Amino acid sequence: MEIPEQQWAQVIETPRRGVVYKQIPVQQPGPDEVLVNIKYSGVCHTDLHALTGDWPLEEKSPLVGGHEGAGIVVAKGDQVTRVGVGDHVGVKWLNGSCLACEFCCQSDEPLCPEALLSGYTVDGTFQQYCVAKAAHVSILPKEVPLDAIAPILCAGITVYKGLKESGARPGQIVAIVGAGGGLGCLAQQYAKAMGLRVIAIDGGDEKKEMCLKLGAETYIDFLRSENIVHDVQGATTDGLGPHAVLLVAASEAPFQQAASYVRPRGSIVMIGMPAHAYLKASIFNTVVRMVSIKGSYVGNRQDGNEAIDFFMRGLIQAPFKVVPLSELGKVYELMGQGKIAGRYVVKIPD
Ligand code: 8ID
Ligand code: ZN
Ligand code: ZN
Repeated sequence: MEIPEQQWAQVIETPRRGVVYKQIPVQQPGPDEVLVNIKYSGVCHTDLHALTGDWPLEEKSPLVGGHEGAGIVVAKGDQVTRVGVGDHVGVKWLNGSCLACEFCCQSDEPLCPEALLSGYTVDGTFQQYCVAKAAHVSILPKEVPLDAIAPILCAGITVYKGLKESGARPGQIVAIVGAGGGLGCLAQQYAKAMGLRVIAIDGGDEKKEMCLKLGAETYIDFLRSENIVHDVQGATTDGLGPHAVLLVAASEAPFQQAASYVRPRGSIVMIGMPAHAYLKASIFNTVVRMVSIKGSYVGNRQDGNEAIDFFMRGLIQAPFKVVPLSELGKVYELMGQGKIAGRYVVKIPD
């Protein structure tokens, strides 16, 4: 296959002015890297944070965003033996890490101080040809549809890891806050596949219908509820609240509410990262109810393999819509307004 010198990409330019659809040069892979011809990429709310620059983490500029990329290896560096040209792979948020620090050694590579982040500190998957470290790409079986698998590569892995971090066991109840969004939809599917019962919390009837279809036992509309704490606890048979809360919303308010409705001994897992937000919880109640509050950040390579395996076994069927890469700007607009039920996936031009 001939690799062109120029390619189509969505670029966040310097200074920022939205995304610009334009031609840019194709990069060459380094010795430990692969060049991936991206076919589809999911659009994560993190990409919108990168576009607005509202996180306290410096990003590359100009930048090609995107970190849920599924495609085909078209070139590789001399040191790469793990994957070959023609293999189907996924490019994730964690584009690369040093593989040698304390965190990498204990399979916490998202915590690596030298981690490279796709679509944030290095160019990502909203382009036809993306460079990634060979050690970190996810190998995808060839029968996997590249559009449906794309959202698994960040959203799926992240919520699967978060559910594991929650410590919730089969039969227990998890409240998913932001359940109608990209991460939330997948969280409901993974939770069900892991034997958990789901309370879905989000806003509007479109998301309600979708959540109930995905298997949530209860849907609570945060736009209509007059007392979220009361409603969430009331959705559990004994009124004591859910055993775990997975916070995947992109706004601060629900983070403050969770500690009031989680079950004693329960856990709150923060995954959403609303800009400029802080967490406030009553110390007294957290202590005497023995509540755990923690953060969870994407997943390691094995979490990725496991999340893909759930998908391969047909357990994960979250809704997604496909639009051409040229329409990425419209997706960001809808996302900013909270109007996306499920995930958008962009089709990268051939
Ligand atoms: O590794 C991580 N921790 C990680 C990985 C991937 C994404 C973190 N994230 C972060 C993103 O950066 C973003 O901050 O998770 C957040 C959610 O990402 P997403 O699922 O891609 O966003 P979305 O599709 O826009 O969904 C967000 C949902 O939250 C709902 C919205 O209605 C939407 O459906 N929501 C909001 I905003 N406020 C809510 C509230 N008060 C709420 N739902 C319930 N109650
Ligand atoms: Zn993401
Ligand atoms: Zn490291």
